Amino acid sequence: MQLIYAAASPFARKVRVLAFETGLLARIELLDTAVLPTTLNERVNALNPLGKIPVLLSDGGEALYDSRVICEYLDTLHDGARLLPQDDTRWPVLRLAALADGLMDAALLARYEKAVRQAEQQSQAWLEGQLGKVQRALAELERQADRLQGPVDLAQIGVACALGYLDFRFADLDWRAAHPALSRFQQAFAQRPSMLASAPA
Ligand code: 99T
Repeated sequence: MQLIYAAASPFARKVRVLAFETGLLARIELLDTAVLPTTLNERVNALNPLGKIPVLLSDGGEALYDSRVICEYLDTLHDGARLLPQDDTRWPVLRLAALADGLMDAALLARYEKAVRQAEQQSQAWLEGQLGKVQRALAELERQADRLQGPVDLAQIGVACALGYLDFRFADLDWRAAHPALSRFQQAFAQRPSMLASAPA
């Protein structure tokens, strides 16, 4: 299998962490690429019309996206405990994972507003709107931090990658100050070899 990814992408990091945790990483060739909403990446566009990464090329040559689908697919390829539970705990795990993905989406839109758009085109209202989503997601994750325990699952991976992205692109947000339980979770989870091996750059 091949994973088209970027080292800065928290969505791709989620896939890499899951692959590491499930022992699948050795079966995946990592192909680094650069993507921006304003720059054509013909290779990525040919595989994913949305022009976004990560994209996984399965052994059968099928292009899979987005990161949620790839994670769910990879989770069927190993014999260990499923990271996306099949029992009743599936829905809270999926909901937390969706919240983490939404946090990443909002943070990424804020990042693009500042890094991709010209200064005179940038909208403060847009930025505040996206960062408001980030703050509300953080508050909800803090309320639900007791769910981020036990055997590793997709929710823990998603939340850890979302928080790692805030550290990487929004260090001045200082999210730890108002979210002590999340901060404790991240401090421990960030030490996992899967997280250390996938630090953003
Ligand atoms: O939006 C674009 O055109 C290109 N952006 C991406 O491909 C980003 C890279 S993170 N990926 C996504 O937005 C994927 C979202 C999708 N729902 C999924 O896979 O879950 C770049 C981070 C950075 O450079 O700061």
